[in-house]
Amino acid sequence: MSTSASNGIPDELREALRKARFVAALTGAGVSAESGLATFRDAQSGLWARFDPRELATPSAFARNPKLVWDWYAWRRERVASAQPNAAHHALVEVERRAPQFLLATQNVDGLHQRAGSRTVVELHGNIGRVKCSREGTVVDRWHAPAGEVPRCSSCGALLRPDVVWFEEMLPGHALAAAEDAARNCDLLLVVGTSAEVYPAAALPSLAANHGAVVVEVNPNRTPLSAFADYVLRGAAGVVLPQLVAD
Ligand code: BV8
Repeated sequence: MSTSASNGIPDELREALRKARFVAALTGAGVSAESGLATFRDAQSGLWARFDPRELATPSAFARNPKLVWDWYAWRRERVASAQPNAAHHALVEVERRAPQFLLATQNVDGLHQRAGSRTVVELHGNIGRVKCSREGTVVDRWHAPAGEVPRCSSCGALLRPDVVWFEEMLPGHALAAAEDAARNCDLLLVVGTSAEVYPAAALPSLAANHGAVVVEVNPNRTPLSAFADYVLRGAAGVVLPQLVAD
């Protein structure tokens, strides 16, 4: 049954969430929109307006112009550092507190779920706050970049890069396995703020539905998921999720 809820939350959904033994969540850039962080499909602002993020978030872009890609991530890292978790992040912490079992799989790289207090967070696409050697993969916690250059690994000399998953790169196996396991076993899956177009993350909602989970979409806009979600809550995550956990 697909119910839109323009005025609050359907009672049967509230009841399903209350009874759920295992609740899972899948989030995308939309959950951080009310923290002031642009989603991938929003136009990049200012200097970056002329670039398509999906062009920059690729190994070939980094190989072609490492400085441009490094600077784009440095700019995003600064915006993430000055952003705060919003009511949507905090509501998901409350969902986790109430659920006997919970797992949050995020496509976001901003770390805001962890900063809000979510504990079982699986980062499907890495974290922009981490930097790693592009050859060895080792994460480094400090780096020095001569002016105008991309910093290099102190042990092997290769360029450093953000520890995120670019398009055409495999997701971390342990993260994807944990998210797929949660999709197969959860009773209810909240899908919040994602266009549901980037795979393999976008396959998780149908995996959950095929294993009998109640699937709930929270998004102001329609997505490919809207057609088969059991509940479609058309609204901003920062408005809808607090309603979901309101007593
Ligand atoms: C892979 C980290 C195997 C980096 C990201 C051809 C060649 C190669 C690969 C492919 C190919 N065709 C398809 C693929 C697979 C590809 C893919 O799915 N492409 C898509 C474009 C079709 N996937 C991959 O490449 C993945 N790896 O498949 O490896 C492989 C290997 C080699 C060759 C083939 C396959 C890797 C995918 C991970 C890429 N990295 N992020 C970084 O951040 O810089 S993905 C990035 O874009 C985000 O993480 C997010 O997941 C995704 C989409 O971004 P957005 O659309 O902005 O965000 P989101 O989806 O969350 O949408 C925003 C939503 O929020 C909207 O719906 C909006 O309505 C809503 N919203 C707005 N405001 C609010 C709101 N919702 C609630 N409240 C609000 N206030």
